[in-house]
Amino acid sequence: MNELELQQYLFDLQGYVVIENALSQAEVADINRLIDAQNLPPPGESPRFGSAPTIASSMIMPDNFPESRMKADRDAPVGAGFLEWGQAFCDLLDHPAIMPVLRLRLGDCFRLDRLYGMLMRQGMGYGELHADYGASAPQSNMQPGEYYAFRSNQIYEGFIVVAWALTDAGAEHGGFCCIPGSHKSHYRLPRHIADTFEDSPHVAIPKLPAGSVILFSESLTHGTALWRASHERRVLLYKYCVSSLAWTSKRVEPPVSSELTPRQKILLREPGDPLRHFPSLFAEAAV
Ligand SMILES: O=C(O)CCC(=O)C(=O)O
Ligand SMILES: [Fe+2]
Repeated sequence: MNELELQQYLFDLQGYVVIENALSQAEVADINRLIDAQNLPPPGESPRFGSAPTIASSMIMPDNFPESRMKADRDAPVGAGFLEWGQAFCDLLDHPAIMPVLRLRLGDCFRLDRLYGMLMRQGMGYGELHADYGASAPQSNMQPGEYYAFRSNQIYEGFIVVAWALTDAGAEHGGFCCIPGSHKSHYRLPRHIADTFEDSPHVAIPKLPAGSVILFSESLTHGTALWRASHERRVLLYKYCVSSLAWTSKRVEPPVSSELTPRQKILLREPGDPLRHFPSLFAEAAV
């Protein structure tokens, strides 16, 4: 079986793909120990931790922006976020399980735009269904930039979230949820589904055993289903985009506690036109 062909098909079809056993149980335990060592406060209104960059100060806040999300960003540490907590977090930046899949959608030149972790306890929910691009995105009526006016509009596929499950999640446990295939929808999310997403038969909660990783398009309509499990939800989100795009004017800074590889350094570069102002992640010099 050609694994990459299958991943490409599923990603395109569903707007996400799950890779199980991307991390061994020993690797998962190691990262969980590093998180434990941070003695994080219990999750409050927002489940986010270890974010970088902090974006609240550079954000032009729409009137309806949820207060809980603003708060999460205000409280976040500056700089490298959780990349500062150990080499294991940096190793995930360009983990071999994800790079070929990211390359399928983002090409040879992409960057890490932002990252944060999520920690949830039983009974916690978070936010609404949303999509950052596409028909259901808040800014979907914006004029597209000239470069992105192509039919296979890069911006629709230009942002990919890579979320590493550090505890069993999905299905009956809750956590990440989405409407499979919604990244291709031409219509806005019906209000009825938005209002009843926790119980909607149209919303899937993919199974994510600890050590698995999910890659999903930011144009997929997605959200967070109520956390029902008695164990904590722990997930690390790394958000990548084509090199010429940026979500915010701020950047994830390189950590001071770990030495990054040449390829990891490229991932943290300033945005730039692919190949002209931003090097290939797959050239010999990068790997
Ligand atoms: O719960 C999740 O994994 C989804 C989180 C999410 O979509 C977000 O933070 O924007
Ligand atoms: Fe999201």
